[in-house]
This record gives sequence, structure tokens and C-alpha cells, in this order.
Amino acid sequence: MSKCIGCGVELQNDDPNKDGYVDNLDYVLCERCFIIKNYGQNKVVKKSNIDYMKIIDNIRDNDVIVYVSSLLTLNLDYIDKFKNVILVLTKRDLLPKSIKDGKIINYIKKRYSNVQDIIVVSAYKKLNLDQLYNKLNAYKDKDIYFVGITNSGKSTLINEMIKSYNGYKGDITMSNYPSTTLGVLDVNIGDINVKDTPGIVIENSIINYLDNKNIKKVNSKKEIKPITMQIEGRGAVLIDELIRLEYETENASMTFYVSNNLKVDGISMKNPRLAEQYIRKYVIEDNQDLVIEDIGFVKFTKMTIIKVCCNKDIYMYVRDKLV
Ligand SMILES: Nc1nc2c(ncn2[C@@H]2O[C@H](COP(=O)(O)OP(=O)(O)OP(=O)(O)O)[C@@H](O)[C@H]2O)c(=O)[nH]1
Ligand SMILES: [Mg+2]
Repeated sequence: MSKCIGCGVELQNDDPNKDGYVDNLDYVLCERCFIIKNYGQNKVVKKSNIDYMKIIDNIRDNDVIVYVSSLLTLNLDYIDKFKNVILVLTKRDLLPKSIKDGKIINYIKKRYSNVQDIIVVSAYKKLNLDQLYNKLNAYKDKDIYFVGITNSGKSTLINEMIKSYNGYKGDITMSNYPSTTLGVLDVNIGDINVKDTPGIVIENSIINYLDNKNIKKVNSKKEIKPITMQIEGRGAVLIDELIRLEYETENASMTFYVSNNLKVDGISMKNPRLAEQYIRKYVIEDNQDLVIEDIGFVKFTKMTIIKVCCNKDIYMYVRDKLV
């Protein structure tokens, strides 16, 4: 059975509604990759996270793990599945330059003992790709797996490295949508061999509920301009009609690190937008962030009680402050 050169799925021409469909088995790109590449549209995939987790579970202890995480939300929920990882923090271009990489590196080193190395990169800016390539060169004779949450930027990073060091002649598919890569793609980059894998899906991330227009908005292509709000009385903030944050403490101070395409607006508590939706309540300390998966994070500099409302029960959590 041959595989799609874009997403690694096994090609089939039995069922147009299943992944990997092609009209003609001589084609090398599945119909879905063809649509993404040529029309920028997505065809929703039918596989479940269970299939992706099986791939991850098959990785052996002596394989090399490159765990790719986007700096936008820095989701490391699954990193403990691996004994030893090279952690690649990508999309560095999104965070303001004033934030020091060293601070982020120390933050992670303190918290994750299975992280053997940390490399901060940006595929967009070709930042530190040499450092990553040189690091991986030491493992030429091993299987090197690129793993991580869907949309973290694995395929884009591999593609950029192929451009810089030559290699794979296929045409890896990258997109704004979750679950772009569907199978394991064996790819050579210069002298090394890596495996691109399907990203782990966070089932209740907001990205799974957004339409194409909003998916484009949340996937920022530009450096984020943080928005700070110093608030005296009680009130609410709307993140682009997607999320409502109500603060129940007088004198809140919060800084939003989200795509510049998302409007962040203060509104009166009386404004009912999104108020009666799924609600979560948090007490956030003065040194903590609220992370909203695939959207970004909010930094708090005073203890604040907040209610977060959205029209779905979306994935978010509180962490020690990153910056
Ligand atoms: N700003 C920024 N965006 C990036 C960067 N790398 C990737 N992206 C964007 O992130 C989104 C996801 O990229 P992919 O490379 O398809 O992500 P993936 O991890 O392979 O996703 P799956 O195949 O679903 O697991 C796309 O919209 C990319 O354009 C980067 O360095 N900077
Ligand atoms: Mg991919």
C-alpha cells in the first residue's frame, strides 16, 4: 500500500468518505491534501486520537524524540510519555523579542526532568535551524520522531529544514487546521532521517469548533503585540466574540498574548455577550497565567477571580507565569 506524500496516510480508492481517498491509485497525493494545497480548504478527517496515540505508543525507548511545542501556548501535556526528549519550542516569531529565551528555557528545565535539550526555533524566520540540524546529526543512525500536539508546527519545521539542507522530494502538507498529518512520513533531511507524525489532538480545544475564518485568525503569522488592561472596577473582556472573561476582583491587571487578528475589548458586566454559556471559574494568583489552548495566554499581575465563558466547554488551564 502506498502512502500520500503530503500527509503519510495510506492511499485507497474504495471510499471517498474515508481518509486517503484517491480517484486513481497512481496518484501520490490524497484528495484531502490536494484540496488543502490547491484550494486552502479542509476536508474533515475521520480518524480519532486513538489512532494517533497508537503511533506514539509504538515508539521505542532507543528512538530519538523531538517533541515540538508551539510557544503560543507551550502545551507539554504529553511530554511525560517519553523518557528522554529533545524539546523544540517553535513559532518563536510570535512572542515579543523582549522576552528572553533563557527565561523560557530555565522555566522548562525546572519543571521537566526528561528534557535533555531545549532548542528555540522559528520555521518562519529560519531561526536556529542549524542548531537543531547539528544536534540531530549526532543521531544519523537512529529513528528520529517529530511528535507533539496537532498544529504545533512539526511539518512546517521539517519542510523548512528540507529547504535548507535538501532531501525529501515529496510535498509535505502543512495547514492551519488540526490533524493535517495523518500517518508517519519518512523524510530525509540532508544526512538524517526523521519521521513526521500526526499531532496529538486536544479534543476540547477551541480550534475544533471554529470555522475556517476564525481558524485563520487564531493562527497568527505575526509577532504578537501584547495587550495590557489595568482595570479598576468589575467588568468583562471579550476575545473576539469567542471568549468572555469576567473579573470579579476590583483592580485587575491582565496582559493578553493572543493573535493580533483577535480583537480584545473591555465591556460592561451588563453586556450579555457570551455570558450565559459554559462557565469556568478560577482564582488566579499574581504570578500565574491562564492558558487557552490554541488561542494564547493571559498573564495576571494581581490575584484575580475570573469567570471564563465560551459557547463550548473548551480546554484551558492555569500555570506558573511564563514571562
Ligand atoms: N508564526 C508561526 N507559525 C507557524 C510556524 N510553523 C508553523 N506555523 C503555523 O502553524 C500551523 C500548523 O503547522 P503544521 O506544520 O501543519 O503543524 P503540525 O504540527 O504538522 O500539525 P499536524 O500535522 O496536525 O500535527 C500552520 O498554520 C503553520 O503555518 C512558525 O515558525 N511561526
Ligand atoms: Mg503535520
